[in-house]
Amino acid sequence: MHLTGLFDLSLVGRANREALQYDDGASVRTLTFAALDARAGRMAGELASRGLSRGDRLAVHLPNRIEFIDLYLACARLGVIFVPMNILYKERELRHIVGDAEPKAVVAAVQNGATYPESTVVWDVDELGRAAATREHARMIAPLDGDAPAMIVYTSGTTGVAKGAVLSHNNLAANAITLTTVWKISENDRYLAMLPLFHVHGLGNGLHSWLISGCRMRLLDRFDQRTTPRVMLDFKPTLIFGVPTVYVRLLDTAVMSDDDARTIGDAARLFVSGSAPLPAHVHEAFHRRFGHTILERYGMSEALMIMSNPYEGERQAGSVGPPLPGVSARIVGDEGVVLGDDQVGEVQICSPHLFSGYWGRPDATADAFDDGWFKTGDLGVRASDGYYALRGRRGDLIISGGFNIYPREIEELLLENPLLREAVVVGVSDPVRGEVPVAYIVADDALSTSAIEQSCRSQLASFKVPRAFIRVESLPRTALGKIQKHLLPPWQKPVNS
Ligand code: MLC
Repeated sequence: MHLTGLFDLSLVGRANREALQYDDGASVRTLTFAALDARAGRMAGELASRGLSRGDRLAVHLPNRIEFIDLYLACARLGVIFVPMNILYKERELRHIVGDAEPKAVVAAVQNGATYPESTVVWDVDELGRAAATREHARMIAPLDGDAPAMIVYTSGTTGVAKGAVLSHNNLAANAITLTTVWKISENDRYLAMLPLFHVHGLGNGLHSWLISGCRMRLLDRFDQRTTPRVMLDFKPTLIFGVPTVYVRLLDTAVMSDDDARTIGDAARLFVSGSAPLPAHVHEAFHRRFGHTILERYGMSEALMIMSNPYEGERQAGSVGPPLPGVSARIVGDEGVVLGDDQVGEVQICSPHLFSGYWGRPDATADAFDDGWFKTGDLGVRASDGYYALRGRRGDLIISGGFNIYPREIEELLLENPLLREAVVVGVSDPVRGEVPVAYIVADDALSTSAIEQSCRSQLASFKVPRAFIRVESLPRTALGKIQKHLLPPWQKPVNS
């Protein structure tokens, strides 16, 4: 199904209802679904006039703001494939995505000062918004079937090169219809959108569930521990999607008093956590302070949501629950044997939300599947009650604050420095962000670690910059030359950093 048909349940069917509150920099504004519909129609007209049509790609490098939503709705209408890019990415990271997806243009806030590869057509979001506002509202809806690509989401891989997971209209529709049903999301909800819209958590789950259910959404540019608690007290959300770092921050008594936590908890209906493991102690502390059992679920960019603890029924700490409706899962051992309960192996899935493949990468797509089952790369175990628990990754993925980091990408950058002979990046556990990256390097004495840190800062998203660069004489290796990460000297985070 064309996603527009689902969005119209609210954009047309609930036209006069309050849809969205957002801060335009001067004040908090409120839009109805009809107003949102008109904005999307005008933006679609503007994009079409700039030559965009079905199958073209449009890359968007924006923080959360109203134009992000206008652009997403407009692209869906025109059949233009939306390519969201992490706002924290620097030129090196952007160059690869732009080179791979070959978008007709990148929409960005030009005053943000990001640099894009030469030859990239960059449209300033403010200028684009002003141009769209002068157009007539026309409902231009390109005919397409549900298997048409709606979005390409870039996720790094063990190779260090980001691959674009192609998600169809059907993938996104099936995912959101499932979530609205199993999490009982309705037009009575008040959803606080504070996660970045450029990832599937905020976009695939948040934005779509809002548009399909017709609930009210408060859009924040980001979660900020200094300001978000105030918004929570004013807006009184019933529905909150967060990553574990958000819940750890909210538990900090310097961020929120016990009374405020209770007030927010009393108004809320459901707190969901995903994108990284939620520590059991956070689960328990949150229940004590907010009076809610966080519902933990499991998903990934390629598959959208995969498993979820139940809305009704036991939400187990340390578990991601059973597979969602329509999702089949199996646990596979090293020799490709399907394992029984209580045995740890790779989680493999089939699902109506599963992507069709990586953009322009038949080789990587073939590697990602086993006889039609998607190899998630996550290790997991199923208990006899049908609940799954995750037990780490097959690969080296580090998750920091809910953002994925592939060590190989950082190692490749480090090794571009001729004074550096060897480098390995590992994830070190961190009480707030879950994990942080730390680099171990074998380098000439002439190399200054502050210079190498500076080089990382200028070329990598901030969450990928190693928190420490530790010099070692050599990297511990097996007889076959494989680095033994567990034998590296431990790193202690300095106090107050
Ligand atoms: C983080 N930073 C941002 C930012 N988020 N900057 C601009 N916009 C944003 N949205 C940067 C800060 O500048 C800072 O950089 C560093 O990140 C840490 O920020 P902080 O202020 O200390 O924030 P903190 O309280 O730690 O919270 C971070 C966070 C952020 C929780 C707000 O990590 C976040 O939004 N994470 C969500 C990630 C997400 O949505 N993942 C979903 C992936 S989809 P510096 O330079 O000071 O270090 C997926 C599938 C699935 O995984 O299952 O969902």
